[in-house]
Amino acid sequence: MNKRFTMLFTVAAVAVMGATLFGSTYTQTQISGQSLDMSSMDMDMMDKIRNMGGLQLVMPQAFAETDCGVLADSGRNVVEFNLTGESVSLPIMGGESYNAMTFNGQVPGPTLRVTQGDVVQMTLSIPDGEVTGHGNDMHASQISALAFDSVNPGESTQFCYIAESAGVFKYHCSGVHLAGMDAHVLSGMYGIAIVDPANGYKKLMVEKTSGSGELDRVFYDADALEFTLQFNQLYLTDGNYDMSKMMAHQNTATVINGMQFGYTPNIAHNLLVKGDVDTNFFLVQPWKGLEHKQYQSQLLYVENDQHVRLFIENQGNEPVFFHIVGEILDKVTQGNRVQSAATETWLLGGSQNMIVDLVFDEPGVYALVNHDYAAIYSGGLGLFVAGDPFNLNPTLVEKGIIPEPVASYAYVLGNPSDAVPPMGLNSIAHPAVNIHGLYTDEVASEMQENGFIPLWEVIPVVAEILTAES
Ligand SMILES: [Cu+2]
Repeated sequence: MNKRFTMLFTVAAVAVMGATLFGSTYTQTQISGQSLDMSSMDMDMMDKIRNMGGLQLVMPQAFAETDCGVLADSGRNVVEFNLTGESVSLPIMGGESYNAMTFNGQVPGPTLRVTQGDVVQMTLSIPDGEVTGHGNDMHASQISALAFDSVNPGESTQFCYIAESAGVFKYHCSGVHLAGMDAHVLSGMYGIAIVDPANGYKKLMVEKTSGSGELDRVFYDADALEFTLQFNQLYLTDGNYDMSKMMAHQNTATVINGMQFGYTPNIAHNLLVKGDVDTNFFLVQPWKGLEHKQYQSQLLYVENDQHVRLFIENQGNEPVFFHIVGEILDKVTQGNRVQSAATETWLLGGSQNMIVDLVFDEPGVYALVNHDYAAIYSGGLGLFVAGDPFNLNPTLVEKGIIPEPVASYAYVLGNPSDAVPPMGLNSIAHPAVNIHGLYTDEVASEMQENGFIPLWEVIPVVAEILTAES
């Protein structure tokens, strides 16, 4: 077998977070106050208040302990989260590029995954020469907003917090002393923290009627194949963020994990399904060519009858009506509480999240969308492929690409790295992970060195095998 091709059978190195649970309880030691001096305000009302004895506002500065030294000695598991704020140019659909702002040269920023009760030690560094300062507001923390103040180029800052609540939480740049926050976030400075429940996830129950029409309940183990989907918009004029378009809610693109239509077919799918790399098998395939490298579109592969868990965040400025065409969302969880079961669509406002658990019963292609037509047409659509809907197993086996039939195409092509979160308490490992995402070339080549599959190198090998005369 071709050497490069054997890479397909290596399970990608996905970092496994230690599941060390905490042993001690935290103490609330940092309640202090801030007084507001109103004596200098020259207003009649202020005079009256002063004559009454004055007015003092007391604002708690912190809900919980935030001192990294104290938390490091607390006996809890400490997870480091290192971010670098950097402005880079990244591609958009149509061969153009835009002036992006990123955490670590990628959009979205890296996904943090911890267990409820862990201590997060966040360090934000801004390189010398970066055009602007940046901050980081982590919604998983419950600390004073003062901690999120911006960091100047050439400097770094650190804060620590206990991830007390389970769920999905946005993090985002807080601008320069809060100014320009919209520009920084909507240019790419966002990501998520997944906080797994201390006792893990629960089983999934799916109600079905059996062949006789009787109601029965199918239970799936808590372990699931997991994906992250982050929705956002771009508001661009000549490749730059345009605040006036944001104020008018006139976005120029809808993105999922940073890209428009990033999870649509590429030329390998055209070849496998249509027998021809140039014959598209889906309506939109804007990133299908090998020259797109890490930006080449990739599909999301799942098995049938497999528990799938989606971590979804609305990072943007418009509502997300999350829907999967041809599927029902078997369970919707927010903040570790079940919100709905067997629902068709679930609404996420800005900066809101959910966990969707579901099972794809039948082989097929299923479109995930923001069920707002403007969002769909501007890029808010991707495809799940469940099982072997194109009956490719016989061909793949016959050509020697796989030794035996597989339950999903992930065993052959892998799943896109930007949709695969780090492993958590109840994660099923993806069979393979390929390099896909709004990454700089530096990030992509670092991933390649770490064993992720460069699909743009593998596809020609697959194509050669498939098209060779037998
Ligand atoms: Cu920023």
